[in-house]
Amino acid sequence: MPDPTTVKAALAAQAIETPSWAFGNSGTRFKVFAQPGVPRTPEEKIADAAVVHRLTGVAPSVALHVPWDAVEDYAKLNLFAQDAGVRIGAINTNVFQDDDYKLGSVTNADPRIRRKATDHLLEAVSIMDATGSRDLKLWFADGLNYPGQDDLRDRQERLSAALHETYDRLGANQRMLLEYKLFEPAFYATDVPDWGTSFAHCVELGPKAFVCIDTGHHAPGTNIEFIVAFLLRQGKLGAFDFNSRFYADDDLMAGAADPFQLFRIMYEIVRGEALEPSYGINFMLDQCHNIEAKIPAIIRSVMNIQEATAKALLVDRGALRDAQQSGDVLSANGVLMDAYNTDVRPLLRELREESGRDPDPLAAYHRSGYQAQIESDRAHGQQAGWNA
Ligand code: LRH
Ligand code: MN
Ligand code: MN
Repeated sequence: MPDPTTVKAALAAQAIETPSWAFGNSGTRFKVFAQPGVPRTPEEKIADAAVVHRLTGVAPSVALHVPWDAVEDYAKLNLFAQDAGVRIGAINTNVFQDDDYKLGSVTNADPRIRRKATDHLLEAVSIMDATGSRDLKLWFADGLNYPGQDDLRDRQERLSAALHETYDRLGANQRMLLEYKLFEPAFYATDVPDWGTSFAHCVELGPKAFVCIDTGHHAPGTNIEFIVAFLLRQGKLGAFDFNSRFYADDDLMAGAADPFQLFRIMYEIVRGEALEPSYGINFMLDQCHNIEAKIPAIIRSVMNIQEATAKALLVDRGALRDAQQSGDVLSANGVLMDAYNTDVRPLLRELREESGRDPDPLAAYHRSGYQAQIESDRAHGQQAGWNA
């Protein structure tokens, strides 16, 4: 059986990155339900992220999305984050909300539009220089709605050229994360639709390029833990965008729709010895809280990931291997299910108390008065930009 002290140490060292945009207003294309107290500026989003970190102890960084989080002086924003007790994490690029990108960004047939999109990616690297961020996260909405609309192979060439130019601009300690998504907003063909496409581009680019798995970006029934295992074996898993889905890219709270899937993913991470921050995987959230309170939803998501991780760490790997080696299907499955069915909440409460935190971060948030404070301080909340 895993030693409880080792399990606790691994949980204490865990790091989950929160997304700035999850703190802002969002909704579906039908309606954005504005909430009182949501951040109006990048600084206010960072302040909220710092609250999540203070209460959970495992959310030390916040990802930015540009231009949603555009500021004049990123070095100053970085100092603001440090003073608040967090750091700026991945810089997410946005080449999907400009009229010019109707037919694509870096894959567009028009060289002027490709230049504009690639320049945005290069500018994001300059922002990383100013903030000290390690990760550049790329997601492209590029794709086609109709067969014949553009040449599939030419678009891969154009994508590759933009990725190479951006990759060449990365500093020694900077990395590129290439996210894939099966469909949406394009419905017939997407230029980076799956992990294989992302992986192939990353291999071609070199050692600083890694795949980012957004858990909401697959076909129903996809075995995501297989993708995790495969990419870990290849040394090409760089990051997660965690969220839950029931249908498409729902962006609901991680661990809400399918906690068992989250456990299976985290088991492969533990099995691959890839949990420690020093391994380099950026465990990010990428969520939108449309009807639920933002900060509590993010705290809940962080706790859900902690619980899945704790269960993964509790798997008796020796017993599992023995059962696997002897072909004992039921025992092997039983070992995994025993860990999954363990109530890890007392262990996590204990861990928080040991580090001087409230054992119940959600209750602590509600007691803190922070929500009332931001509701009175922040008159007009900003749209997250995403579904605005
Ligand atoms: C695209 C995506 C990508 C974007 C984010 C807001 O669906 O997952 O990561 O940057 O949503
Ligand atoms: Mn994402
Ligand atoms: Mn998404």
